Amino acid sequence: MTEQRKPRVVADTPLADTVLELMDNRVELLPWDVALEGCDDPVDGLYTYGHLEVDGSVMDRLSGLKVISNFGVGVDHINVQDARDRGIPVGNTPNVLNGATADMALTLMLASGRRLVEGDCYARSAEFTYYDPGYMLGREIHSETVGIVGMGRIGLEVARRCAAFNMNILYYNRRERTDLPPELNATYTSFDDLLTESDYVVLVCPLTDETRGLIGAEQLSKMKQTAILINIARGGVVDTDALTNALKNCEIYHAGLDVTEPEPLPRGHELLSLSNVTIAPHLGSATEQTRFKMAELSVENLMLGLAGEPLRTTV
Ligand code: 8YV
Repeated sequence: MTEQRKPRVVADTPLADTVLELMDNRVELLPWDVALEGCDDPVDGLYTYGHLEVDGSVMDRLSGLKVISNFGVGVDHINVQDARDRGIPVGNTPNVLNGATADMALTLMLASGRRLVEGDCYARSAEFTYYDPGYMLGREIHSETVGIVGMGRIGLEVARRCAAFNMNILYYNRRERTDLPPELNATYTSFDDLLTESDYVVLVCPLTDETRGLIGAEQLSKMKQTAILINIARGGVVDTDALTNALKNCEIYHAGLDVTEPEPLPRGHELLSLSNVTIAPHLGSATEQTRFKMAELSVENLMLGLAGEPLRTTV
């Protein structure tokens, strides 16, 4: 009897050990070059761990492709329509990362408002020779107004946390949500009203054709001079040059960014030289617990797709 071959899966390695352990040698892993150059033998699956671009041309180079499984909820790097046209299911990892990503929004709000990174640098420096009650005054978080752009699953978790800080919650979404917990007291506003009234503008929307460059010079000019912009969505939602200018000219108070466009920013980029911006290297879901759950779900989706079964979570 001939031994059945293992499913062949192209992945953008290096994969985390957890992912490899969960795959448990059940697949033959092929390098990303195969996605770029194609190969004569069939490829059964594509596992996207980072954010490398996958479009129809990649899919067409992988003959026999049955499934694309993405480690992460955002799939702006995958052309989902191309996959749909080819009947290839695309799995992602929603829900399991809502809490961690919302925690990151609050982390950036607190760090930005209270100037934590600047304070940390100062506390470590030789300049810190005496305590001065007048230095490094920041902006309050509690009781302030937050404007959440994108009231999806993560947006809702951000709202819950802001409610615990007794914040006044505004949100902008493609449509008003009638199912929000009433205790959040969240008010649906126009995008313009959200920009002008919020002390914290928090971007939690997916990157799509509609949201690319959503925050540009005009939108930044509508924000309060004391306002803080938080981006835990995708860098492309914000026009990087416009943000750099606004921060340089103190048109807004601070920006807290978990994501940038490009990512990473080139060394020497002007944004990196400004003290009124706090930047994290895309850590939204980066906790041991959440990344484990993402690994479990994305590997499960991969294996289900390879077996021709419906995925647990699809885009
Ligand atoms: C992931 C993310 O860690 O899920 C997403 O959309 O942005 C991150 O939380 C990332 O996609 C994995 O590369």
